[in-house]
Amino acid sequence: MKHLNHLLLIAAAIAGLASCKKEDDAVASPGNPAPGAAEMQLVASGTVDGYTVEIYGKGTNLYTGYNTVYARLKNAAGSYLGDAGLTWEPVMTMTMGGMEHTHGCPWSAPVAVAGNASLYEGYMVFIMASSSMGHWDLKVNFTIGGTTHELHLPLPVLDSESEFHKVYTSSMGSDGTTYFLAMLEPAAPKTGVNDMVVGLFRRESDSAFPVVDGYTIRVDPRMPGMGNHGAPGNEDLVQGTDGFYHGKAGFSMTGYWKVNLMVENSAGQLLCGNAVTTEVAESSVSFKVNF
Ligand SMILES: [Cu+2]
Repeated sequence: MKHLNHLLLIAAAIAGLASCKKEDDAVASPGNPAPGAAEMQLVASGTVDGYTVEIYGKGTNLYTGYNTVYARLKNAAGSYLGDAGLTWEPVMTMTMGGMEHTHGCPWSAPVAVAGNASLYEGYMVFIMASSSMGHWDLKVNFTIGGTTHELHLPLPVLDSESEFHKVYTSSMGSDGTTYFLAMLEPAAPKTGVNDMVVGLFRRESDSAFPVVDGYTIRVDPRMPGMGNHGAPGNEDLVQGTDGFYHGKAGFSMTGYWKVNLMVENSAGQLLCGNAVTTEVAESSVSFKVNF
């Protein structure tokens, strides 16, 4: 019942109740040059016990779907600290009918970036946008001198989906499990064969959304505006050593493509989505690109 409720909440959120918040502060700290620093933007910060935690995204906003996220920890003197056992956990608090409900999303633990011990990097796959019905907070813990500090940072999350753009989707599998698919690549689709990278996760509980191992994601991009034609070069996605699913998507021309997907388990059993045929124009599970 709780689970059903949650699906209803997800559906309602997808209906488009995204709120908007913008942060334009760039991360330009001369004392702490970071790889890719130019594209890092502050999305949240807060102070506890004299320590400031800064959270950065790869742009001015966080969105539903896959986000690379960075964190830095600063002491009262303004020095950035490494080795502080920093952990994070995104949590959404939703209120409906006066009842409060919390849930998480898929995310990875923050790890120190090579060559910069005071910059932590990980990812978060937000499964709902912030709205009047719910908000995301990032629970951050770190330990200094044997004392653990905790703070909760509000994280505004915008809806990434629009009419011709969709990089995140979820689906109830025929095995009764809810699956979450987030597209990392192609981030900038081009004509020809594109590398495709997708994160595949499942809902184990309200607070556990582990990576799904050993499945296959079948990919069939089509152009709905041009007789639903496809293109050569597609390769089904299989899991790489990084945990993400890797394959190829063929886009033979510019324009709008629906990237139809099917999720199969390691036994080859179809769990989510359906084949595209002359009678069935699309899969129930898909991404959308337009370029
Ligand atoms: Cu939610």
